[in-house]
Amino acid sequence: MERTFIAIKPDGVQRGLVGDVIKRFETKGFTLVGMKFMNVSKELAEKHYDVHKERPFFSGLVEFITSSPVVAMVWEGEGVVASARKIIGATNPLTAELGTIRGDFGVSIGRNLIHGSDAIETAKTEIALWFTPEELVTWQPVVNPWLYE
Ligand code: IDP
Ligand code: MG
Repeated sequence: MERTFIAIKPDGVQRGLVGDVIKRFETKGFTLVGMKFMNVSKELAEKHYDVHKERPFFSGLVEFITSSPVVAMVWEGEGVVASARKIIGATNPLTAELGTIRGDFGVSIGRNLIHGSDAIETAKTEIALWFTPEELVTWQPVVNPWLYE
């Protein structure tokens, strides 16, 4: 089953939006398979955002993501990678559609609340970077027959 890496960034935690964010993935029908509340090391932040290392916002982004705790999660379900990106919304919360997490809760690109893997391969890399295999819980929600035919 497909899995994706989701992180509620420091602004989402500080603004008390952890429950609201988790609820959107839960009520959609995705399955939580890993979750931890943690401070992010500079090393982890730099690896996670390695693809952006040449961008002007890189150092600010690393500073921000390490500034206060985050909620790191892995969610599972058919098509979860692309669907989670739709639930999250466009990178800039000001232009993100209403009904998305960023569209509903944010006003600036540097404080866009949440991270979600952008492709299946990226998700695999990010899950392996943030979680050990033992930290992931494989389980069968009893509602699955009511979610999938
Ligand atoms: P994504 O999170 O929607 O995948 P990316 O383009 O991968 O967006 O950028 C990663 C993160 O870097 C964004 O979520 C945002 O926090 C930050 N970021 C991207 N572009 C800018 C910018 O122009 N200024 C400040 N921060 C930015
Ligand atoms: Mg990205």
